[in-house]
Amino acid sequence: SKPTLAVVGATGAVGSVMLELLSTREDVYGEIRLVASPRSAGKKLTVRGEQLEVLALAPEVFEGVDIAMFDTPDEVSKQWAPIAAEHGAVAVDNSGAFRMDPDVPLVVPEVNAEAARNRPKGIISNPNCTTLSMIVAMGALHRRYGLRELVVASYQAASGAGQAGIDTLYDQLEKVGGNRELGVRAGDVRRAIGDDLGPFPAPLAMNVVPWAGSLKEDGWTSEEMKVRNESRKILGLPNLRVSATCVRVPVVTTHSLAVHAVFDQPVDQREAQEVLAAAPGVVLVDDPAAGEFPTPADVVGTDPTWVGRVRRSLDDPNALDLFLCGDNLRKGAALNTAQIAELVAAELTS
Ligand code: 2RA
Repeated sequence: SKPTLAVVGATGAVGSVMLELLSTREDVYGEIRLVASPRSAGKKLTVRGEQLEVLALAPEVFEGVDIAMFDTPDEVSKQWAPIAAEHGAVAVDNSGAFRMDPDVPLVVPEVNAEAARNRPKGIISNPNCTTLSMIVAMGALHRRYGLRELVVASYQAASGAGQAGIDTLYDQLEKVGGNRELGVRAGDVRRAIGDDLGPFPAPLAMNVVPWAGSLKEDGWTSEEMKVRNESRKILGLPNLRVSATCVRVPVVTTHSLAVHAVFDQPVDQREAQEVLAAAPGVVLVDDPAAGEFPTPADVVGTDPTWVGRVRRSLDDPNALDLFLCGDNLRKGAALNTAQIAELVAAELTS
C-alpha cells in the first residue's frame, strides 16, 4: 500500500510550496496529514485537490505515518523529528538541527541519493537553501574535473527568511516606491523605512545587506559556515576549501550565487558548459552575446538550477567562474525534501 505522509510546518512559506508540489508531482502517497503549531491548527488547506484540516503538532499525529517531512524551525525539528522516528516514520528534516550529525545523512538526490538509505536515527536532513542552490551544478562539475576549492558570494532572496522576510521586503518597498529622491543621499532609505527591519539587520529595499544568519567565530556567519560544512558533507570532500560571503538582496524568491571553482585538472569552457547542460536538474542559459543568462526574475517558480556566465578563469587554467540561480523555496527547500521523501517512498514500497 502507498505510504502515509505527514507534512509538519504545512502553513509556512516552504510548507505552501510543498503542498503545491504534492499536488503536481507523481502521487506516491496514500493518506496525507497536514500538521502545524497549535496556532494554525483547524485551518483548511488544499492538497491534491482535497481540503484538509491542519492538525496540531502532537505525538499522536505520527501514529501510522511512514514519512514525516519537517519544514520547521531548528528547535521544533530537534524536539519532534526524533518523536516521529520513534513512531516508526522516516523523518525528512529541512531545518539545520541535524545536518552535521554524523548519524544523519545530508541528501541531494542528484548528487548522493545512495546516502539516504543509511539513516541510523531514522532522520534524513535536507541542506540549507544556499548550499542547495549551487550543489547540483557543482556536483556535476566535480564528477568531471574533481573539485578542490569553492569561493562563492551569494545574492539571497528575502523569502530565505520565511514569510516574515517576504512581508518585510514588500512593506519596505511600499515605503520607498515612487520616491525618485531616495537612494541619492546616504541615510535617506533608512529614514524612509524607519525601524521596521523585520528579520534583516539593515533596510533591504533599495539596498544590499552582507549578512544572513547569526554571528559565528572570527566574523563568519552561520549561513557561510553552512555553505562550507554542507558542501563538504554532500560531496564527500571533508577537506574541500570553501570561502563564502552571504549577502541578502531585495529579491522576493530565488537565491543566486557567483562561484569561483578550482579543480584538480585543467578545465575547458565549452566542455564545462556541456557537462552542465547534460546534468540532470541543471539548465544552462549561457549566451551573453544574446543577453542570455539566468536571473531570479526568470527562474522563480521553476525546479532546476540555472547556470550561466560560465568562463575559464583568466589566471588559472584549473578554475571556472560562473553564475547560478535556484528557487530557494523549491530546489532550495520543498522540492529537495519532496525528492528525498520520494526516494524513501520508493524504498518502502519496493
Ligand atoms: C536564508 N538560507 O536564506 C537561509 C534560510 N534557510 O536566510
